Amino acid sequence: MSEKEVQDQAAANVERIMALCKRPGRILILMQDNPDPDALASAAALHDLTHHHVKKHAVLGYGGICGRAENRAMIDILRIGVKRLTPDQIERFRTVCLVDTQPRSGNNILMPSRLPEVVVDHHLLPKRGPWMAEFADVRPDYGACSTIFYEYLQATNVRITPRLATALFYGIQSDTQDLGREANPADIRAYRDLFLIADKKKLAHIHHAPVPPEYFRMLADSLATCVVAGTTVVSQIPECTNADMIAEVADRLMRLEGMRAAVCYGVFGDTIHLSARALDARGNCARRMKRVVARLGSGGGHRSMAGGQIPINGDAEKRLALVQARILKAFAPNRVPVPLCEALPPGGEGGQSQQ
Ligand SMILES: [Mn+2]
Repeated sequence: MSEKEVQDQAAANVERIMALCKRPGRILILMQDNPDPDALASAAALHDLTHHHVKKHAVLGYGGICGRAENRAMIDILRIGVKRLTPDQIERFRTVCLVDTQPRSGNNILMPSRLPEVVVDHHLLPKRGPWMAEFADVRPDYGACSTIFYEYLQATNVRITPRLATALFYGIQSDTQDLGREANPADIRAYRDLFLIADKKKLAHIHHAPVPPEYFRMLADSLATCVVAGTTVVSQIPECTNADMIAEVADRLMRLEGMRAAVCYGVFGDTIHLSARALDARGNCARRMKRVVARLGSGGGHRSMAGGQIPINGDAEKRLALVQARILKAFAPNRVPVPLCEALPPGGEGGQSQQ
């Protein structure tokens, strides 16, 4: 498509979304549970679009917890007004717009019986069990949902404030790992244009957000449980107090030399959360993740990054053992797992201290 065609398509899409948002009643922009920067930026962009075009203030909602320090800093520093919601509160809204997530993906609080009005996303569509929406724009070839919203804003001449530009830039940056992961030419164009408008100081503050001691405790635990199987590294966070940490550890472990895939999992609440990363699209993360969660929970994503959720019904230890076995089978078939680092000697008298 030429640049003009992309613009026309984006403008037509915005027109259809706004026709739905214009109807009486409140608008909810719903993100995935534990929203990431791409979801937060997309929601902020759709908020500005509806305010500009139909003069309405939409509510930005999510289920779960926004735990990652960078994401919390993004919300505070860029003043993105988000609300934590329970599934029954969705009934209050006439128009529901899903961003960076889809119906029945298992990672948002929209009931399967509720048909959303708008879906804008960049994750792969399910092979089975198609969903319905009044309007949907799903582009799995895009590295970030923020890029789609950048096109919407551009095509309909909505002013992008430095705050929104910072959010969208950070959304693209984190979802594509600085354009190194599944970024297409549209992502590169948006990244370049948005960087000029973004507030670099605020961006730096978000990147270097302070973390609580709990962060290092979970990081240490994840390293203590870490195993390498062939070219896959797998770790568990036994006591996870922040679901976002699981994705963060998977990202971090991907830096281990020689690895082609990284998987991290842990129990948060009454659910096992999983995150998988691959060096490139050959990793087929979404497909492998689907095999791990089959008949137990839900999961999906992209070729080089995927997530999953498995509810614990009954014995958590048994379920975790099954999940670990399935991860190894799906991501490292016929490989023997070996510990990444030997367990640290217990502290106290026996420990040798070196200054
Ligand atoms: Mn995304």
